[in-house]
Amino acid sequence: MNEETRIEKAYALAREHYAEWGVDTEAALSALDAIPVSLPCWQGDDVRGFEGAADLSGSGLAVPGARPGRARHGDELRADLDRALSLLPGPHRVNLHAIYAETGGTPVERDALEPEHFSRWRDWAGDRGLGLDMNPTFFAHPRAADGLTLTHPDPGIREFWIAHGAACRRIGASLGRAAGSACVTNVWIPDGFRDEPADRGAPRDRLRESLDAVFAEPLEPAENLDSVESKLFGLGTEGYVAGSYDFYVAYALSRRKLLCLDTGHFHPTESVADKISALLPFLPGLLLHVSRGVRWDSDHVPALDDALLSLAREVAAGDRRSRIRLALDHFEAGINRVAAWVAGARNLRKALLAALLRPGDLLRAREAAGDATGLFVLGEEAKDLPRGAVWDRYCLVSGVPPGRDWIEAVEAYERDVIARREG
Ligand code: RNT
Ligand code: ZN
Repeated sequence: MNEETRIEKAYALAREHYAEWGVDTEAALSALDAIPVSLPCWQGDDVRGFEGAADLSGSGLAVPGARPGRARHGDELRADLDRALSLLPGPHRVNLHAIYAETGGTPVERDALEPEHFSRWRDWAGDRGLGLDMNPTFFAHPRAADGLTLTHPDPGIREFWIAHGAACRRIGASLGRAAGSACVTNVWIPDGFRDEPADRGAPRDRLRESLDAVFAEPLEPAENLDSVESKLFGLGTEGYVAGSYDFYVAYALSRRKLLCLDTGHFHPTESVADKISALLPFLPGLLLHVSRGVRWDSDHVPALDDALLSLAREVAAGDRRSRIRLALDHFEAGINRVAAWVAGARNLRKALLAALLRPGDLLRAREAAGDATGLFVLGEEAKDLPRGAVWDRYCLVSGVPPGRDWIEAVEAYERDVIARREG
């Protein structure tokens, strides 16, 4: 039996099996096909960007691993993204950072960046029907060498970073206009201290004022959506982080911004999935930075683990989907970088599929009847339903390799393209 016939047969059986549980696999697949996932461009070059001198010290970030062949410029990075996208079912966006500006060899300061510096990204994405998202880069810069940006005690340095944030919002709006789909411009800053600060309040007061200045210009929400991202701690900011979770929950609530929850920025035992239903009713929306935090903010590629499955379940529930933006945020140089994109994005989409295939009506009915036994037993048995057969069929009709077949494409690309980049 050839692979296609096997997949079609397995799917026909799976479809019947799910129907017995009250689940319509066709409806699940069309819902899945309407959920975009934003791919982090920075996975392709270890967060180096195109300014030439990117140095992550002071940023609290680190990219472990030293696999050869990272993308060195926009054309290579876009080629690598194209390869990854060819192996991914479903709609995607690409998440940019200010350091990925293409300025034609002339250095342009970050506070002077313009939409034109992203025109190559804009055109490339337009040709492929990809939405774009944006991030100001508040690190890897001489004016962030001490790890402080929007909270800096020096007003001149704060002004510089405020202008940078404002420039990135305008770039975001222009990218969103061109794509016909709002760009999420996400603010994350590294600011904090390694030891206990003498004053916990002053940096947060400055951060609040700086953010208000960054966001001062009104922009069309259909073109640009602002979001703010918290962090628990980073390398070198173990003692205090100005942009903590509490700070940004309060900020986003009071300023009507999207809140970004990065799954690596919480204590490992804390459930980010559980935060969604608590926050979403009060906020204009959420941005999720999906990564796998292993012991700390490790930025590992997401695995199809329980944390991801429960996160996806909360995203997929009810009418929440339209107010939650999904982005991956991993940077991994210890495995093939294209494989990292593909595995991460496929795992997130598999988790979403699992959520959409869950017999929710049946479980809710048991719960409503006070039947804790039925709820538990059926919820456990439902885990064995043949979702892999539905996934393979989805890949088949999406024109991408089902199952494990994609690893060969990545290996061939590494051999034929990436390996030739050295020297
Ligand atoms: C850092 C934040 C932030 C970055 C990207 C590169 O801890 O997660 O989102 O990962 O901006
Ligand atoms: Zn993040």
